[in-house]
Amino acid sequence: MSAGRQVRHNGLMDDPLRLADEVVDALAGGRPVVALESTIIAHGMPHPRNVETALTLEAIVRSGGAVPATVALVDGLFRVGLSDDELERLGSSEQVSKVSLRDVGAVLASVGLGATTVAATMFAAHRAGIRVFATGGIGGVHRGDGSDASADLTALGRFPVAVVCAGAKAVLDLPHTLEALETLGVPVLGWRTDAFPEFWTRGGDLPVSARVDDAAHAAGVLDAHWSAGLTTGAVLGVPIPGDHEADRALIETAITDGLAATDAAGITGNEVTPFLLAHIADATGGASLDANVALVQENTRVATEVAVALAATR
Ligand code: PSU
Ligand code: MN
Repeated sequence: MSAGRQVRHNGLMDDPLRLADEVVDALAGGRPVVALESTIIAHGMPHPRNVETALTLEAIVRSGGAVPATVALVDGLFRVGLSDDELERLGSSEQVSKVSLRDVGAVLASVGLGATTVAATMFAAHRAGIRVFATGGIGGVHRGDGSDASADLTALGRFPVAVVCAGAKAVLDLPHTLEALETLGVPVLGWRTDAFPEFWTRGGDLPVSARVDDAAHAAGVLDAHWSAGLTTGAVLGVPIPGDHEADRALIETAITDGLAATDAAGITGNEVTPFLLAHIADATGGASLDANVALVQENTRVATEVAVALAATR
């Protein structure tokens, strides 16, 4: 990887996108790569569980025969593929910005550390030429305030990347989130399920737009979607492994209390999701954190299989 950014003669900076060497090699050889996000590391889980999880996810991708590419903003560069030391830095530093699409320029210019959300990670993956991305859950339309809608939806409508996730958290307004995805033309695929997964639970109330039963099937649908010329992303919803599924009533109570606490503390905007997550982790005595780790590992396994299958179709 080449070192820092150069100032060009016209005063503009060079493209800050930097791919790790092994990511460049894999893409050039048509081998599978799986993108991973960093907000889940910096803002979604406590230290040191976050760094352990990030390293485990990379190991899962490798053992499945693909190359991991964790995305973050580091020292003024938009990085695709991080070292273990950089993962540790992201997971342990106090000052890590949460970077969605609108924040990219400001955080790059500040030369600070930035953890990318689903939206900003999709953008980087698309620019790098990576088709598959694994995470915990996507952002969406918040309950109560329908005008608080995640830029993850915008990115899904714009960048042709498959986001493998446990659906979206029940902290959101899931029916409106699915309506927004439909309006944006984003397929919502269910991994061996007809129901949209609801993160801590397997779901059951809301339908996906199509079911896929294995990685070759998923890759076939994605390849057909993009080969037809559609330019949108896709959601591949993977239900949480059954032995980690949370009790629905318990989660619902924690969410209701969490939303009230969010209001009471005057938390708004992009701080809502991390605040709610921390509250729910506390309220469930850490069970929600264990579930979160388990599901993101499962999503990463599935994403790797799909990336391998997709690379085989090319
Ligand atoms: N869902 C999780 N954990 C997370 C997030 C979502 O289970 O950490 C993060 C993701 O990075 C997602 C972001 O992209 O929250 C959405 O935030 P917002 O609603 O502010 O766009
Ligand atoms: Mn928001």
